[in-house]
Amino acid sequence: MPSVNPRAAYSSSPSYFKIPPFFKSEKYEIIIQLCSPVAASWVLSFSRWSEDLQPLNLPLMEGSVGVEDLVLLEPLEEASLLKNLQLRYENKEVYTYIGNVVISVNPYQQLPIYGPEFIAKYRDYTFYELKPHIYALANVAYQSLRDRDRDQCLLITGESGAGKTEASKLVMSYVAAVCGKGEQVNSVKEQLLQSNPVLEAFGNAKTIRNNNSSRFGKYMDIEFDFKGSPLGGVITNYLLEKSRVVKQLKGERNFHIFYQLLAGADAELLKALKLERDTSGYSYLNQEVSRVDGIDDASNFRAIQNAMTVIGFSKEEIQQVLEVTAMVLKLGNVEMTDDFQANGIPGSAIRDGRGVQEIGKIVGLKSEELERALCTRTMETAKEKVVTVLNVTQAQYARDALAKNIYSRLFDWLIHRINESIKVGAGEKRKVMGVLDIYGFEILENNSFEQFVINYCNEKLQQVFIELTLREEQEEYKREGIPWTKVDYFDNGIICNLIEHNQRGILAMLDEECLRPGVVSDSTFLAKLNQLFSKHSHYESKVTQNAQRQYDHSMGLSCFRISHYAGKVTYNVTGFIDKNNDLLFRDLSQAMWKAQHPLLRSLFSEGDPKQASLKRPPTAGAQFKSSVAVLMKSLYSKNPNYIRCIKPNEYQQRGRFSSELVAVQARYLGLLENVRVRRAGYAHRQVYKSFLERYRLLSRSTWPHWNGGDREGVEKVLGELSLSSEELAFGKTKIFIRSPKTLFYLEEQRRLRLQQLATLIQKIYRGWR
Ligand code: AD9
Ligand code: MG
Repeated sequence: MPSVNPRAAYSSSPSYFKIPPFFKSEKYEIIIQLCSPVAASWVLSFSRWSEDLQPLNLPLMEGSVGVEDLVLLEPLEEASLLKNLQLRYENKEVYTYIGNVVISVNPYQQLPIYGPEFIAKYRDYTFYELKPHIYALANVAYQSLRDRDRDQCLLITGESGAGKTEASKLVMSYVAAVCGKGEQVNSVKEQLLQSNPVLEAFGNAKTIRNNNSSRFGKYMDIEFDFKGSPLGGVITNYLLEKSRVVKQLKGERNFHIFYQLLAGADAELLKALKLERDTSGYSYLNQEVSRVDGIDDASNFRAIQNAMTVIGFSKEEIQQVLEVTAMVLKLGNVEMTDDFQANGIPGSAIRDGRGVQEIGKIVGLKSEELERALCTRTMETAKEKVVTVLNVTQAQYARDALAKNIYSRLFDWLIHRINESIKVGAGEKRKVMGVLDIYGFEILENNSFEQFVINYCNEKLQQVFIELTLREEQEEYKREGIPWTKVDYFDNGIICNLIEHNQRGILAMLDEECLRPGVVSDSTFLAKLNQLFSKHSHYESKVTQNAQRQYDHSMGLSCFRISHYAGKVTYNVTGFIDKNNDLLFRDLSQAMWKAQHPLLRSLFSEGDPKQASLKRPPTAGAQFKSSVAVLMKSLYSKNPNYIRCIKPNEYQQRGRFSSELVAVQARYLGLLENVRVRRAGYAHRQVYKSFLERYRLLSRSTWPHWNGGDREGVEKVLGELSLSSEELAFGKTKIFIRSPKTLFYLEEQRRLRLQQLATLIQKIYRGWR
């Protein structure tokens, strides 16, 4: 673990005093060398120090830009933490550390701190030598992977619009710029980088919180050879928000690709896909807004086609992807009408056959086949097949379910196809850097199944974070031969268990209810939870509250509440069973499988009657739980690096910092807990050599000359200052300092000493003149 350099506590404001230029001149050097070699070394050492001498910014001082590392924050409390972030943000310092964790506050403006010049700078310095930056973290991670053979992961979390995706792209572009050269390597880099625009086109959308919001979680392993050159990678996606395909909330759009296709396709392509350019004719696109300021859909469409070609998609594959996309759009326009059966039972039929006919032509499917699949349902038992007709509402539901399924399977296929292109051959020994860009903790006005699984994932990430941070601290103390004292922290294992326990967890209960024969509903599921968790300290509902004579009017009858590590969240169970079941009626998958379209057909392999099994596919909750388990396993095997993203305001505007909004996020991200854990043992540590360099002017024995070892030198300096032994620990290679106050004391002493020396030197200067 890199040590905290006190320079991290400095800002770039003007120095205390100016060294007269004469003292830096060659003439002066010669004169003083001739007069006294001892004085020469004294003054020259001083000049060298004074070069990087900048004033100390004690936290929260008027006009300062705060501390660059929150580990040094005094007092450590929420208000000072927020004030510090705000001060920095207002000074365009958007990055702040907690040890080796980077906090990034979205600037909502292009700051001049990125690009080749900055990449070149950060690659040549160690972590704390320059201002906090994502590049510094990417650099540490990459160098540790390349030189110390340690697999790395970068975990980027934060709420929607906080800057996770931009941060992940900064990491990727940094790594791409510093890793390896050559034609082959460059082509791998290009493929990895070009996967971003493709996934963003199909997986991102404008929401009220972010014009380019990722509607899926993403984890990407970038794989390197022993020299640190990229070989390829693997992308995993989590939980695409497929409901967006058919319904958008106020002020939001569908996935970018639909608008890009209509705006960017030439007339010939539109004709082939039987599409109109105007979005207003599509019921999946005309519900809310269709244009977004600052987004050029047409040019993005060309960029995506180009990106797909770079990745290795063939022309035919690109065409097929667009055909399936067009099919989804056209499905939205298929309208149903009442069609009463001979026996008077209400049924449904397609209102205007043209839409299904056109879809049939695009994907090679008989229109009657599609119509039948949309409007009827076949129930199969061991003995017979019963066909029932669907009413209009049911048929519309089937249509939307089909559109959502086609789209989400297409998205999975795209990821699979990209992985095919970027995968690394078996047998090659590789080093891995994983980058996780995943939704942060969510508390909305109405929290449903989606928030429940997202928050479960965040609960797991918090667990990894605490365990790995403590493990890392413990390992460093062990390496340095310093006794480890146990740290008290909130262990959220109890909440993870409440959700994920194999037999008695909420997800298991939900699965049990989904699979149980008989009448099941969201309320039977809730009743089960109430019974099982009535005494659980992190579970509440109206029923458990009433039993304890607590009358909380904010809790609805169909809700349960979990006390997460980041706060209490009330979930409404309505829709839990349906969303967890995530079933597509077999009539629909069988119809899709009958299409002549190779891609569409491949998305519905379960529609093949030969493959049809009565075995139920895993539920959405079970799938999510197992993918989270795989992710956790992968993260535990790597060295973690954290980027905590924060959104400064709700308006996507530069320069606005809302303390209330940031306070909530700081809580969700567990920042205070993070600082607490980080300085639970010793807040500061530094290798002897650099510590001595910095503070040796505080001791008469080590100033201006010291010929002994570094550790002895440090012992001398600290011994003369009579610091409490409780405050210090001497490790094998580093000195450890327990509290930030001691570090500030050292800094203050150093500052006074430098001022003394400066006054002295100015006196000499005046005397000489
Ligand atoms: V979501 O959960 O996917 O909705 P993200 O990924 O956290 O969200 P994103 O990275 O997309 O947020 O950032 C939102 C917007 O903030 C971007 O489109 C940029 O306009 C803006 N942003 C984010 N980071 C930076 C930055 N480092 N510099 C400039 C930024 N602008
Ligand atoms: Mg994003």
